[in-house]
Parts: sequence; structure tokens; C-alpha cells
Amino acid sequence: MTLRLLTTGAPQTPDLPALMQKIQAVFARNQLSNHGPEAQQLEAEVSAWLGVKHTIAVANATLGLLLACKALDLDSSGEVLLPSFTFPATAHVLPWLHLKPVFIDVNPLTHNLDSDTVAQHVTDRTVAILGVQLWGHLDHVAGLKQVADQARLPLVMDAAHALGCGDGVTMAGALGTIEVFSLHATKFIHGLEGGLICTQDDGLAETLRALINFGYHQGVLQYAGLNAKLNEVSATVARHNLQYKDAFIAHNQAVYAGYQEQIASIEGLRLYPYVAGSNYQYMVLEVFSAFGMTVDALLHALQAEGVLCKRYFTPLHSSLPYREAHGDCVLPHTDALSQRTLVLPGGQQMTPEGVTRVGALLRRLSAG
Ligand code: T4K
Repeated sequence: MTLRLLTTGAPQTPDLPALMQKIQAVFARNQLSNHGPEAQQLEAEVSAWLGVKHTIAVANATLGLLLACKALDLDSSGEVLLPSFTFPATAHVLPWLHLKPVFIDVNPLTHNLDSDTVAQHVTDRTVAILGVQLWGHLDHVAGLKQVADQARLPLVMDAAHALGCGDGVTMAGALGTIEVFSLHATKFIHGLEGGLICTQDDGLAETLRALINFGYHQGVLQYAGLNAKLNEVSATVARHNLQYKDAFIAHNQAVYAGYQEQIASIEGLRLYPYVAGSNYQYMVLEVFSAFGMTVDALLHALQAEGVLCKRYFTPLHSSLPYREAHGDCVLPHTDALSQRTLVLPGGQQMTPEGVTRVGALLRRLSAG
């Protein structure tokens, strides 16, 4: 019997036949891009869901973050505070705008920035805080907002992981000055590729709408903008998947509970401690020395059994694009987390049998 491959990041797209009909309707309408009806509907649905005034659909979260920082018109000699334990896209937007990153260590339990640590790094050169809601964690955002408000700085949130996180009243998207979600194929809700920029600020929303459309504002070329529009097929796919958001969260939560049960008795392993209101998308596993294997050895052993996991994240401050300027940063929690963290397969592919299979493998490997 061949075992089914289980893959971290496997896209989830239920009821493909229904989706195909919707895509056919897009082609029948013949409006394939340029803020068509699907993109407009997606924006309205997300705004209503998250309780945010403006949602702007974009081609991906990386462009969304870049244009969010551009819209804020930050002083280009300024510094931006951000974590190093994140996906490279968070930091990469800064050099494009000639802004200087200042990498800050994260809390080893939450994997996210602590507002006290951020406050200690604010100087008169700081022009913005670029926080991340890593793994969909939101608890630190109110503190970051307080630090930002006190220093009169904008708070940009990389919310790539956080769509659907919140208590139903206060949701990710409505917490920072501007927040940016990802709709990449591997995300909780995907549109093949895509992103969503959220803001409560009318002026920023107007600027962003121009910046994603070459800089045109009401037909007049006002800025040196980019093309970051979301096409109609991606918007259709995202809207289709959005219908399943509650089912996805319930399923993810059950998979997480299953992994918790499987891993509880294994020394040296810890699952990321999700709190209520998460979307439970990432099955984040921390591997400590008591487990008896390095993360790389564990990845290889799992791969040999058809379980394809991924290691996240390489510290950005010591990565090639940044190390010349930032290599001497001392970020011990970031370094330690990057050595011990991987993501197990999650999402719709995971049945209870799949979770048991991964658990049994981990138990076998821990026994040496
Ligand atoms: N900020 C943060 C905090 C982010 O995590 C990300 C993206 C961004 C910003 C930028 O968002 P976008 O500009 O992409 O909208 C993946 C995703 O590509 C990336 O979007 C995501 N974060 C990151 C956490 O994960 P990689 O480098 O791990 O590998 P990738 O894309 O090869 O996918 C991982 C696994 O998923 C593969 O091994 C197999 C599976 N997969 C992937 C795709 C694309 C599939 O089974 N089918 C697929 O179609 O980045």
C-alpha cells in the first residue's frame, strides 16, 4: 500500500466543480482584471467580516506591504523596527523604499515582538513599526499600537498569517494603521496568489487604490505607482474559499488538538501554544535537544516516510541581503527559534488517521 503524501502548505480548495463554474462565469463576463466585480465583492465581504472600513485586494502580500509603506510616505532616511524571525517579504519591502531595518528579538514563547522590547528601540530616527502577526498571534498588537501612538508612529502589521484571527468583534485587519493579509496558495484562505490591504483611514485607502493602479487617481496620474491589482480569477477563488472559513477553522482546531494529544507524551517536542481566536493554520512544532534529533535530521526522517514538512524561519539579520549591515545584531531568541522550529502538515488534507500517522512516526523517531 502506498502512503498518501502529507505536505506542509498544501492548498485547500473545496468543491472544485462549483469553483470551476464560477471561473467560467468570469470568462463569460470578459472582465478579467482592473478591479472587476469579483475583486469588489471580495473587498466588501472581507471589510464586513473583519469590521474594517477599507479593504483593497492586491496581487500578493509582498506588494501590499511595499505599497502600505509607500502610502505612509515615510522619511526615506528613517529606521523601521521589525522582527528578524519572519518570512523575508516582511523586511524586503524596506530596502526598496530606502528605509533602514532595525531587527528586534522576539518573545520565545509567542514567537512575536514584545511591546516593551520595541519601546526600548524607538529613537528619533524611527519612522514606523512593522509588526508581524506570526502564526496568527494577535495578543501583542494592542501593546505595539500603544507604543506607536505614544511615539506618533504608524503601525504597519504584516498580517499574512492572520486572516480570520480575532474574537469575532476585534479582528486582525482592524488593529494597525495598515494591515496586510496574504492569499497565497499555502494560506488559510487562498486566491492562488493574492493579498488584502486593510485600513480604517480614508486618505490612506485612497492613496493605496491609486498606488496599486500605476498611480492613477480618478483617471489622473498622480503617483509613480505599481501594478498590484488582483485579477478576477484569483478574486473568485478567494471568495469561493472564504465561504468555508468557519469550517476551515474548526477543522484546523481539531487537527491541532489531535497533534497535541499525539505529542503530549513525547519528550523534547512542543506545539506552538495557540490561544482562542486563532485560525490554527500552522502546526508549528518546536524540537528541543531532549528529543534527541536535530530539526534537519527529523525533517529527513519524516520525508522518508512521506511527510513533507518545512523549516521556518531563517533569521533575516544574518541572511545574505542583511548581514553586512546587521550581522552583529544579537537576537538569541530568534537564533534559537530558527534552529528548533518546523511546521507539520495541516489543513484539509489531514484526517484523524493522518494525524495519528504523524504522531506514531514522531514517537518511533523519539525512541531512536
Ligand atoms: N509575510 C509573511 C509573514 C509571510 O509568511 C509571507 C508569505 C509573506 C509576508 C508574503 O506573502 P505573499 O507575497 O506570498 O502573499 C511559503 C509561501 O510561498 C509564502 O507565501 C508564505 N509566506 C510562507 C510562510 O510559506 P515557502 O518558501 O515555504 O515555500 P513554498 O511556496 O514552496 O510552499 C511551501 C510548501 O507548500 C511546498 O513545499 C509545497 C506546498 N505547496 C505550495 C504551493 C505554492 C503546495 O502543495 N502547492 C502549492 O501550490 O513559502
